[in-house]
Amino acid sequence: MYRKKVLITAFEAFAGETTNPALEIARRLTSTDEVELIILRLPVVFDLCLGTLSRELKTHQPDLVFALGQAGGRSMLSLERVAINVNDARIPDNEGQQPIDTCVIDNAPDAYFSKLPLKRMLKALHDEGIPAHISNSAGTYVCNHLMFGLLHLLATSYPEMKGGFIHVPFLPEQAINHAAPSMSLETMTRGIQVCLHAALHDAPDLKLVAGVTH
Ligand code: PCA
Repeated sequence: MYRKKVLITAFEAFAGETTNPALEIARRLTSTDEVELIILRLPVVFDLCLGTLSRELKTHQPDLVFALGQAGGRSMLSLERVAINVNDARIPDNEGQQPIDTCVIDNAPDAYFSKLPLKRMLKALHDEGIPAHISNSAGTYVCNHLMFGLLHLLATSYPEMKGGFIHVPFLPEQAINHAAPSMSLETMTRGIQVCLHAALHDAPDLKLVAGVTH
């Protein structure tokens, strides 16, 4: 049987945090008989993260790419629908760069849509009782930058590959310092496993009303 290859990318800690829930989740995911997982830790650095991703895509040629990042303040898993061709950094990245109103990639389209079956994933999460929504903005920081770069690579070089981005809330130990919502590592990890299973399904996406979207 063909064992599908999945690349999971997860960002390192940033903005003074000592951990990134995305990385903690990725560390807990394991390959199975059906799926070979490749885990890639990415720097929270404009351009550098895209160069690393591009190299790894070429090396591994995965069937599916799940990019994960932290969205502190959000209360649910956020299945990102769209990435825009804008860098507008509220804070410097981990190398001190702070681009304001620049393009992620010059002469590329204004936006790309996720190539993941978002509604199928959302339904699977809700069926498992895991809070999740479809998000219509991945922001304008490094996560949007990575999602845009990923989708540009898929559109221009890897038409068969599926991929997209999921934002996750703070862990409880982080939320204490921010008076913000959080989700347990166990629930988030299960959520990403549920999403993976749904995304590996070959049928077209479901047509459903998303319910909560922002
Ligand atoms: N979240 C940030 C960048 C890295 C991460 O995990 C973002 O949402 O842009």
